[in-house]
Amino acid sequence: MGSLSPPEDLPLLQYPTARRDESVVDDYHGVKISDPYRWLEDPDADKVKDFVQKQASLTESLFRTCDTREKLRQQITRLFDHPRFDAPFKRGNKYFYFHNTGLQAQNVLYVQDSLDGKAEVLLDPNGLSEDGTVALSTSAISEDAKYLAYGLSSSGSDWVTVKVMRVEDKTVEPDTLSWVKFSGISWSHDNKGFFYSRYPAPKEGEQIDAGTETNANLYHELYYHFLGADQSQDVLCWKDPENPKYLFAAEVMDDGKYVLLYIEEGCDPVNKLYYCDLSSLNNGLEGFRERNEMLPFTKLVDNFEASYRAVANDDTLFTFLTNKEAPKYKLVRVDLKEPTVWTVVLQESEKDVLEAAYAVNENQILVSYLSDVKYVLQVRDLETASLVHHLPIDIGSVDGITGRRKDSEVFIEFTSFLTPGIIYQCNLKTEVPEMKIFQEIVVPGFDRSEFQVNQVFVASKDGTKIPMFIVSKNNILLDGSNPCLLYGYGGFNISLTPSFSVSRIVLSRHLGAVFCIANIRGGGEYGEEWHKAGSLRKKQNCFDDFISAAEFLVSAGYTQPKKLCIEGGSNGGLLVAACINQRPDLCGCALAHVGVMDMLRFHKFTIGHAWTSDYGCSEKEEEFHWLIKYSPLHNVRRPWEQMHDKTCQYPSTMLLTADHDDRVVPLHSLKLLTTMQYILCTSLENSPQTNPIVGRIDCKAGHGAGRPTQKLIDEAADRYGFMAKMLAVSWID
Ligand code: X97
Repeated sequence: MGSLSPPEDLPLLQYPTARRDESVVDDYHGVKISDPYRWLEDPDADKVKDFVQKQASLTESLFRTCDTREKLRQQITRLFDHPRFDAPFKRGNKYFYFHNTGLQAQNVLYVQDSLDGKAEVLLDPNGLSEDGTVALSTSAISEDAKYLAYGLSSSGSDWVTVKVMRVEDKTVEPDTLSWVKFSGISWSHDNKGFFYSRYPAPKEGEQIDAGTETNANLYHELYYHFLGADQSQDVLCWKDPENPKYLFAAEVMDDGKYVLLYIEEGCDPVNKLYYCDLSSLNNGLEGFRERNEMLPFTKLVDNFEASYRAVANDDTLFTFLTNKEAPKYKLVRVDLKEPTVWTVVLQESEKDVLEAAYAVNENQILVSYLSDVKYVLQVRDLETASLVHHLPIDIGSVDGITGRRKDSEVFIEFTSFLTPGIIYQCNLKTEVPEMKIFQEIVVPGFDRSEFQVNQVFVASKDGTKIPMFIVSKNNILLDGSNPCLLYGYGGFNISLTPSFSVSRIVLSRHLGAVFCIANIRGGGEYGEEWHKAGSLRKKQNCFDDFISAAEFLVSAGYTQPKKLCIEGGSNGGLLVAACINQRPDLCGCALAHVGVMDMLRFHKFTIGHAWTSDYGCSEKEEEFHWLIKYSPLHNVRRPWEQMHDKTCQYPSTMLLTADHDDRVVPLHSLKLLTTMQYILCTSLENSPQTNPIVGRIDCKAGHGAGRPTQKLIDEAADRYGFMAKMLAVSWID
């Protein structure tokens, strides 16, 4: 393969100098590993802030030379400017839904008395900050629909502050719950309060800009908050000081009688499961206000062998979705009175993953399967799981389903590559339920008939077939001339299913780009086996799959290496960075967002310890040897010295991160950026590495959730403007 050189008119970048501290050397099981940029791990240090500032202005100067950037911004803004709706949900006698008029920074929560009645704004997060950086991260309406408990996050951080509003007159109550993280909100059916989870408050004196700190999140606790009370009065329902990494979540069942406690030790789909009968408590939860006691939970599952998610219960008879001895998931039933007897209700399918099950219409369940990465929807009988109806949907994703056992009507959110969104209304009381279009999201100026979607199955290095979606303009020529964007994730049992993206439509139409999603191993596309086949000692399979997908796109004539851009975020940022280390000749451009880049130290920061379920941990000798082989930070090499081609260099690379990313802390990207710039560029004169290696470090932004629309648009314009310039692609009007 030939070398990939940057556009002729690109100025050679002057990277900021960064001090290398050669004295920082760790000993991992007898192997010495230096970490010269350890100093970049302190986000509060002035030298770090100064360095970040220099990188940001260098990147901004490069962006200014990207001639398609402003046009991208304009077109993406134009296409974003359309009304969007989420599925309505019913609580009490009212309906609630989220809506965005188009360019509003955050979605607004509406309430109405009937589906065709007048809707009123209940909560508009846009009024909570000037720049839209305060986002609603979770919310829950009480059973009587009198109260809304809602969580706010600032600047993209995972930290949440929970507040309470009266639905009737929209007044905000004084209740304020701090240091909430990785929490749901679940109301008790007496409407007196709700369960939530939190971490201990930072010690006094540790005044922090929440979300910029990097210390480990340990000692999660489950609380019950009484409406009107001060947070200090909340009942501590569960904690486990012996297991500081555990996470807890409570779920009050539809009957209001049972509350389930889910105990997680990380990100694997496995959990312990305890329950408590609230009706059996002397004096209810109130009784615990004075006592210094946790709730008396009974252990139903007390090991981490499998995942259990409640689907429904009829008194003591519980139905769960589980992967116990069923990597593609099944439904099982247990009577709490006979906790050792578990029966299978719906068997594991041979090829499709049972992705979710929702109890609706009294005694029915809506089940969704993933079948070769496409959703299949069915109505089944809750008791026997026998098939009642098949609900026809197009190739695409079911984003959400609202409706409960007391509702005969459900709302189904559907999206796909060429479908911005359809909300179906389905009345399950009718003989043959009709998928009635309740609302369709229309993007003015977008005509789906201009595009085509194709799914191919690519053989990876070991022969495993990897599904890949390819979206392009109709009738493109397979002559290798098209710019192409390949996206992947490959981890944590997370599946990449078809969804609509304004910015990718703009890329396709105005840059002639082909857009692809590779459903590589590590994800949940084919169940837990697919996940395990791309984790721990088998993590390399993810990179092999992604590389094979890229090579397919070249050999099939979709593109050529210098027109190919690879992109991924978070675990997918790691994917992109590992792939350019292993195959710098693979592509012309790489975009790695909020990636995990230091595989030897990730477990030390914020919630990183939860990822050892996919990655392992450098503190264990065997696992250290898995990690050091692909850790992006530790595998940057000069390709011109490694490969037989003296001119081979890294693709133009952009590492993206943000100052309030407390999921994957920015130090990962900062250390890798500096290492790449040093090894490839600044440590030698006239380096063959002329493709830029830059960082985009956003401010008042985090891992991605809750990002205001303007930030989404600006970032898309920056990264695809960079991509277009680096791949030498010009604008098509
Ligand atoms: C996380 O890091 C989430 C961290 C907190 N967390 C768990 N378990 C979750 C949770 O450790 O929120 C969970 C939720 C969804 C999916 C997986 C785990 C949990 C907590 C309480 C009750 C139930 C579940 N995640 C990964 C991430 O952000 C992937 C998805 C969630 N990463 C960033 C992985 C590497 C880079």
